[in-house]
Amino acid sequence: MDTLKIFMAVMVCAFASCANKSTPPVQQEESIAAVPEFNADSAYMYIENQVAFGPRVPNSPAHKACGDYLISELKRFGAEVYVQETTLTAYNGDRLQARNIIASYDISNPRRVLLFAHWDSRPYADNDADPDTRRTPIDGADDGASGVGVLLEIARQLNAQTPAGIDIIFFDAEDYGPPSFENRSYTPDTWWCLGSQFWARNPHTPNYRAAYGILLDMVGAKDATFYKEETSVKRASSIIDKVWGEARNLGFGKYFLNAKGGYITDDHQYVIAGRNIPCIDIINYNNDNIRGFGDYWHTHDDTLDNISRETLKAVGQTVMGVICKPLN
Ligand code: AHN
Ligand code: ZN
Repeated sequence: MDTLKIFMAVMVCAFASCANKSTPPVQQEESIAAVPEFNADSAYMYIENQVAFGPRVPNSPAHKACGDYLISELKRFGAEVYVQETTLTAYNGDRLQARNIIASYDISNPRRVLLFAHWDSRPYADNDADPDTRRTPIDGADDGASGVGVLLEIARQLNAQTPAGIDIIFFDAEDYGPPSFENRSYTPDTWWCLGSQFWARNPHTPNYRAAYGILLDMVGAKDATFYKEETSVKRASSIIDKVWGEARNLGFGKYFLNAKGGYITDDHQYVIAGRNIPCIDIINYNNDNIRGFGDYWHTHDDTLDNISRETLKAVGQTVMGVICKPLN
């Protein structure tokens, strides 16, 4: 009799797993509002527009023009826009005319969510195979423009209806760190993420708080793989679970891998440390590459050709789903 019960139970399980070939959905909370449809063509166009200015290297005319474009787009999408202008000092003493661009929705709502990306692009292609091309700036279609493109499309959707108090920040001067052909002693705080470090010390509203934050960095490459970055897991494990669970439920598990990635110096580190906001970094990570990122990373291959609407959709729809869930 007991044997029969066990046999029946095994058969039920076998049938259930057969009927649902993919991994079972993750238990997630109900959305608080209808989740808007993220338009990947629109996000792609925002990336195209940024790349068309040329490399967005601080102090360049393209950087100035692209910053103006981002501000005008965010205003067009109904956001309250603050521009934080400052001069930042780079690792080599260069003085960078920098702007952090901040767009807020439902400003009177004390319960806030922060979405961010860097909008500057790298002055060097220091990972290029050809030494002759390493000193020229890159397009940064993925490294820079992709996160901004996804967030502009989210902003466009929030204009119609925002599910929460949402702040979108485009940080400047993230990628002005020393090129690998200069051998510098390792001082990452003076190299990367200068805009977010400035904002963390001088938030656009006093004592700025958010329930959580999500950084999008290199979220557009074809066949991107997002691993669970180490600090994100340590400091915001429930947000990692929310985002990876949502991605899996939406069928994007081939991008959002259920695997741990290494520690990454990126803007989220400074938002976590400086503002005590739990943040995660969604970043295209590649365990097989010695540098930890895609082969195109910090090379002249970081172009529009490498950008995939399918990847943009996976990231954009996932983030959209997450911000439509209740805060807890
Ligand atoms: C470093 O590997 C030092 N930083 C990764 C963060 C980054 C650079 N994101 C884009 N470019
Ligand atoms: Zn970079």
